[in-house]
Amino acid sequence: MSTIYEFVERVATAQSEKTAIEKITNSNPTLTLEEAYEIQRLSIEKSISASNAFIGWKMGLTSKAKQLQVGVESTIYGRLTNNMLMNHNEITAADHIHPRIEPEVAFTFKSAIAGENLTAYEVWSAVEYVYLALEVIDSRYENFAFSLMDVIADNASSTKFLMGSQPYAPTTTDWAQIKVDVYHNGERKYEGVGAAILDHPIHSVIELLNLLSKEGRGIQPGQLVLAGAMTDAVAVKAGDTVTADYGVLGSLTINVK
Ligand code: OOG
Ligand code: MG
Repeated sequence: MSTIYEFVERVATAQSEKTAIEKITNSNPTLTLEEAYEIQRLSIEKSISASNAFIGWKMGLTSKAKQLQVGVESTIYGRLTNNMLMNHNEITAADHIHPRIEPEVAFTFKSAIAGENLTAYEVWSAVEYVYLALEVIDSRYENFAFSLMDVIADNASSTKFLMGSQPYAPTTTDWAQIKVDVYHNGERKYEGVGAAILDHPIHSVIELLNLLSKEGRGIQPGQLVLAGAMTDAVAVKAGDTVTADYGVLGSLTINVK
């Protein structure tokens, strides 16, 4: 049976070299939730350097569409670092294994917040801005197939994300009512609403804090949180374009070369 540290090596190498690996639960089917998050923490810590700081958290599988797409029915969290944040709207297919793109919103935080079963009001009081976002996910597992413990260990398939340039005040709109149309090479592929994320995107942060508080963690000022995709993710290849159109709030595009 492999140790946690062997899995950390395996996952971290797959992430940095962009190579697909066998599911880690194949060699350890009894891996626990705590062990899976520990593999996530230690493998991401290996990537932290002077130029790659920890910048926040992402929630995953917060919508039914996403849970059905990957066959895992629990919400999970992952860790975001500087080098995942895109500073232009292009990715290179060859730098990925089997990338997918999905529409999200992101929250930034002006004050620290932690605790279990907080109210939406308590969470909003710590939020600075809301941004439109596109996430690029790229599971390190063969065929993009995994169980709950595998995907947690692989940092919830995180690879890159793009944030809109416009910061929105929390009171700009009812974030449960926002609509998004996702276009793949100009063709409308999916549509979603803010309420697809646990009835309201702010609930994703409440759920993140529930998960983090079990480990004595929370959100720090200056950190950001991706709330999870509102629709299925679009599988992309070189030459593709994905646009998420959020109506009056704006749109985001990623080109794949
Ligand atoms: C897991 C990550 C899910 C989301 O927004 O639901 C996620 C996956 O689909 O590979 O990022
Ligand atoms: Mg996502």
